[in-house]
Amino acid sequence: MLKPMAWLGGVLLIGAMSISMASMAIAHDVQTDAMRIAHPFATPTPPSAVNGAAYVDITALSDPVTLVGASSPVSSNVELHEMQMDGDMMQMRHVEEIRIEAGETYTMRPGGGFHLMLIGLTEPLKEGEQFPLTLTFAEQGDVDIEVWIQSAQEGSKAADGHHHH
Ligand SMILES: [Cu+2]
Repeated sequence: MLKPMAWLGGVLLIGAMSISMASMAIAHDVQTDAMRIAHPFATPTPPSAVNGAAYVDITALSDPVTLVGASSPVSSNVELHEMQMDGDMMQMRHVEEIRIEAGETYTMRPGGGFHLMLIGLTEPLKEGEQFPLTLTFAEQGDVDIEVWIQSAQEGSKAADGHHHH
């Protein structure tokens, strides 16, 4: 009975690998000694929008990492925000830091949890374009990333695909 089961496992593994290779084509990440930042993206904004939001997935590799701030040339300010239900109202609040324990991944997605709020956009975020953003960590200092402007669905899908390998 052992042999057919091992063979089946091999087939499943190959299937999972080809899915992750397909999504690598539309995802990007940044790796440092301390962390992996998978597929930073921001959602497009209408021409009159004052603020935007960006999302990153951060994996702390061997030590905890604490995100304490961010900056970008596309907005006058970048704040760490958390979305929370207050009764039946969704509220955003400014948080001082986002801590990720060693070996853990924090996944930012549109619609809930943490995000990077781009406050005072200098121009609208246009789908298909990219912009630089600097993340500041308490332990590791600054990490420069490139944020892709994608729809919430497209960006989330690319980031989700990136976790499989
Ligand atoms: Cu916000």
